Amino acid sequence: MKQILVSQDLAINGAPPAFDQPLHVGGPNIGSREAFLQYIEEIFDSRRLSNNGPLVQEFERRIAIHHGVKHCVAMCNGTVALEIAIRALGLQGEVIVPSYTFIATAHALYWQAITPVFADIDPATHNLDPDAVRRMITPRTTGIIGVHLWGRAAPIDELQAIADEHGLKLMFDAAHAFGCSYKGRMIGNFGACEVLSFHATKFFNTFEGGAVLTNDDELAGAMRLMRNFGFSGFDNVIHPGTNGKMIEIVAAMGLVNLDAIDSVIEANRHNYEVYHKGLSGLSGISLLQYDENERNNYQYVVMELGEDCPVSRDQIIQALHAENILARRYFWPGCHNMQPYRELFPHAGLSLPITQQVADRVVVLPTGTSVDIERVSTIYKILRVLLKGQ
Ligand code: T4K
Repeated sequence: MKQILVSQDLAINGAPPAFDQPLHVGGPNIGSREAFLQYIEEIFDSRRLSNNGPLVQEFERRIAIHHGVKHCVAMCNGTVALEIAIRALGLQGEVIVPSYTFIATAHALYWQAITPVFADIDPATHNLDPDAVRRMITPRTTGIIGVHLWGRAAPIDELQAIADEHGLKLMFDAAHAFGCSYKGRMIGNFGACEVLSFHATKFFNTFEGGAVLTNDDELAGAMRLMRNFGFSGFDNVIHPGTNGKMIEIVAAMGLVNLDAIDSVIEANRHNYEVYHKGLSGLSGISLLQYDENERNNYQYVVMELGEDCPVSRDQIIQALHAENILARRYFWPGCHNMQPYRELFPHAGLSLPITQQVADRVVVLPTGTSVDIERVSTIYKILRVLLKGQ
């Protein structure tokens, strides 16, 4: 690994890149290969590939136990899980969501002819600001989707109070919050339901996958029907539906990765602490903190630039990419600045000043089991030299 002491050591100044291979935000965390291959043998032997097979059922049982929730309804990905949850809840008209999220949160509504109404966020948490949510309520509003961004819980109690006061449905996009808690209670237990993503880049992955967690028996039953074309037994369709099923090989990956989550948390937490220590004392930047009183998965190392940062966000991204460190600008430029929302709501930015500010200032750094402490140390040394301009 190259020495990084002065600015001449940086790739943007002509030095060779720090890494031969790209370092990603979201490199997959993968459990035991042997155990996975063993499952594949079982799947082939049994010839049960899909349609609520034994591995999917076992997976759902274990995910529900892990989150202390009554039902886990496994799906083919987080986006379809969102869509099915939205439909099962009967949302329509307008639904309030943050703009500062992955585009799937908004698309899951728009795809079903529901208008996503973007509310601003709290600059300290990057999650929905309850006062901003109140301002966006109209007679057409039927619900609120909170997002637990970076795995840190949205202001659940405040959002529930608003929902109760106005007769709105509340659900959560918990794509980042696998295994996290709010006031000591596991995510999965709040609102009408909460949606997980098991995409390859997530803390916990099943290649692709997702699930809805809920304590509501009726809602769970409706979603189970909807993910399988509405079938109840052979030849008997009793509900409108789609194909949102998880398949056996995907559940196998989930079972294997479930056994590895403690080591993934440990690796993430260690990386986060090394980044924290390594970047401490630098003016102009701060690292997003996790509340140590809660359960966290530490999946995102989020650096935010202050007004006094001597280097622009895009210069930092450019310098890191030159070193083969593929840091990301999640979730720039905000959903409201992407199509079709940019055209539909050209003035949305006026009510989203904090979203615009935060989206322009965030850099997400590589972590996970594919990034070890030595690599993290190289990354923070590069950032120190870059920000101090030595
Ligand atoms: N709600 C929220 C709040 C979400 O964040 C997401 C997904 C969803 C809903 C929807 O859930 P899913 O339908 O996806 O289950 C990535 C993911 O594609 C997306 O799932 C995720 N959020 C989002 C935060 O990140 P991109 O556009 O950054 O993906 P991509 O392909 O650039 O991947 C990031 C990096 O990870 C790559 O540079 C390389 C590395 N990578 C990626 C994959 C897929 C690997 O090393 N191996 C891989 O297999 O969106």
